[in-house]
Amino acid sequence: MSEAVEYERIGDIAVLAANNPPVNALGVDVRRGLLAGIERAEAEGAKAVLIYGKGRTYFAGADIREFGKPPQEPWLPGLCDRIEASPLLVVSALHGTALGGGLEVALSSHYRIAVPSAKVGLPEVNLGILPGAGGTQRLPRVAGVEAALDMITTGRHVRADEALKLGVIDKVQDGDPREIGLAYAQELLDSGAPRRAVGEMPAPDPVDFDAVYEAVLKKGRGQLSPAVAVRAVQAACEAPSFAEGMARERELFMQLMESDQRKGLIHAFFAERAVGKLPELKGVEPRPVHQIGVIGGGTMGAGIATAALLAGLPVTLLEMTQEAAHAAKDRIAGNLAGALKRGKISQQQHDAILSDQLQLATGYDALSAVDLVIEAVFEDMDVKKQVFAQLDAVCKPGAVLATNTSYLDVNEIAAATKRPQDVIGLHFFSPAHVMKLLEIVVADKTAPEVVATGFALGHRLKKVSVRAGVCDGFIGNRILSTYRTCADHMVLDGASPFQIDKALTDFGFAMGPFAVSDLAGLDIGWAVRKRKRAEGLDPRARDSSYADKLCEAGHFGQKTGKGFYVYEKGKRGGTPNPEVLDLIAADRAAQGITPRTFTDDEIVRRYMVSMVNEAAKVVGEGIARRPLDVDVVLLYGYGFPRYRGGPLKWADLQGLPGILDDIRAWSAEDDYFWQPAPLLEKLVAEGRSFDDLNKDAE
Ligand code: T1G
Repeated sequence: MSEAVEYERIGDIAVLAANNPPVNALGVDVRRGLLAGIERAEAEGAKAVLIYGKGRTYFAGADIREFGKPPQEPWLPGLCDRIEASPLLVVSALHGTALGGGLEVALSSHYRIAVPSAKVGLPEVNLGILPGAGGTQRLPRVAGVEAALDMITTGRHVRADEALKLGVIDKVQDGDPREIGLAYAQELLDSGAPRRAVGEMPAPDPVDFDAVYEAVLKKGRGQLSPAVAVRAVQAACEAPSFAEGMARERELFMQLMESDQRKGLIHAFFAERAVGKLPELKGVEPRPVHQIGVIGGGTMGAGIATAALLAGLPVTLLEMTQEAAHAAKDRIAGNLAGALKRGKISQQQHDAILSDQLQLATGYDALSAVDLVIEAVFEDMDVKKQVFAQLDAVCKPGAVLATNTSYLDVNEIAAATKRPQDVIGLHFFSPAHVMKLLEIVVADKTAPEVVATGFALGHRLKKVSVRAGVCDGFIGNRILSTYRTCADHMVLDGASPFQIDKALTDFGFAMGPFAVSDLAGLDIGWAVRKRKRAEGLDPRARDSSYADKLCEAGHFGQKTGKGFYVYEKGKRGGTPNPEVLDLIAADRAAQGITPRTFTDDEIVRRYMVSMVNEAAKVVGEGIARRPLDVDVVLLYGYGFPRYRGGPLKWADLQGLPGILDDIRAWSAEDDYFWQPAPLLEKLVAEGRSFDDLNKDAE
């Protein structure tokens, strides 16, 4: 087996080359190799040491897979101190992404050179921790406190040119990292450059750390790591010595390492990478997609077309009339203007997309050559069946026929064609060119290579794609329907929509369920409730009328200026609409309900437990392949707080037995809504967790 760190002598320079694909994570073998390399260079009388990474990048950080396991020596902080203390001139040559512990090793070197495309960063807060190998002590010394606080509390990646300006690196030069590193080391030796230990530099000037702490804590919406990292940087300014600053950093790092937030964020990191790894896709080749068609140029169709255009795909957008087609193009132009403003595309790309890449059409024949079509027409089964019958007649053999439906039965849509094996659901979330989640809905007859094609398209559109089976609402909307109903029940029983929203934003959601309904449009929920009543509601199901009354009065939320909240032009957010409380009181009276009080804790517990219970049904029925698939859907499509890892990670951390006990206790008051998921009962009986199920699937 090749060594994790390869040693080589080039004249007076000892070269330590990391060789730990895919990202040169600083696992124990790499750490041991670096320590041995430094010691060997010193013993052999070298004058300088060059550290760089083979393959795609310099060290991308500590090995996250080691977290939660007993740490093995040498530990990274000590290794960094040892590198810095070397009497030799230590140079790091950076390429790819020098992140976390990787940048910390570079900062413990005496000089740093990078290729222009290199990026550096300390993204530990995104994993629920903080730079724990001297980053909070060394970065402020080279870049100043303000820049260090910005990089550390945001975790953002900094390009080489900015890093040079900040003093994080000393030189930017194009070329092979090993070659430019050797040349730079030799140049330093020839010029008699001194060792330059960052840890021996003076402590940086302080700022108002309490004010920064409060501001960062507020921005974190419950996530602690960025704010705790501020206190570590404060130690760089205030600790009596560098060593005491390091000790303070270590103390705060260990506190965060033990936190549930670290467990949640690490789970999210690996889950979002695991969702695309499905055994059923192993060795399955996707069909090539060089051009696509989109049918329907409304908000969703225009958003989907925009996402494909931004990914460089030629798009033919089909509408029923020229006027509608041009209205769709205007929507796309509006989306692109946003991308241009955000620097996602250049003016030239913007213009080329609208002049060449996008083609408008009003006849199905225009789709005869496309490799894949995405239908985004009105959410009506008859309309969709007609569209798919036409596509079946016009599209070339092997073309993938996808529907963007958010809940309709994809099997029924596929049956409207003679090629059900080519039909799949690609459920985008609005706005489709911004939201990263894509549910890939696999119908009974969908061919494996069509599923693989869906995932390949999702990857190309930079989506996080999750496989879903066919049911009403697939994964996300089915679970949403349940926890939204739970919120309605709590309103009927005494809680106010405003208390519920606040309790859930305090829990970490970006918005509460009632504010979300106002944003999406109350008419959508109204239509769903009417559809379900028309299909025949189970007599045991609780129903409510207060939201219908709002809609009957024409209040659909933000788009009409009033819903659960009242919205004033130009003002962000809304204020509670007092009329709602009267409608709720009338609804309770009509149902003979005597309202009771709810604590915020009970609101969160019921809301979350209903979400977990439905999620367990979704996994148990095979609609979602694994618990982590549900977590990723809720994280990327429903504003679930990332530091909690997703509903099923949260459930594991809470303890499944207690969750099941609550469901059984509440089923005494409503045994229709609170029916324990069989999978949850099974896991509790076996003493297992949702994470155990994730591991079973590996
Ligand atoms: N440890 C272990 N595995 C890692 C890893 C890491 N740090 N980073 C990536 N991988 C795996 C990843 O799971 C995937 O595996 C493969 O590499 C390719 O990754 C003391 C304690 C580097 C920008 O937070 O941001 O240092 O799925 O698909 O899109 O202060 O990976 O192929 O099996 O993401 O090109 C700090 C995390 C750690 C960087 C590349 N470092 N990684 O993105 O590829 S904490 C980070 C990333 C720390 C110290 C503390 C990205 C990337 P698989 P990928 P990519």
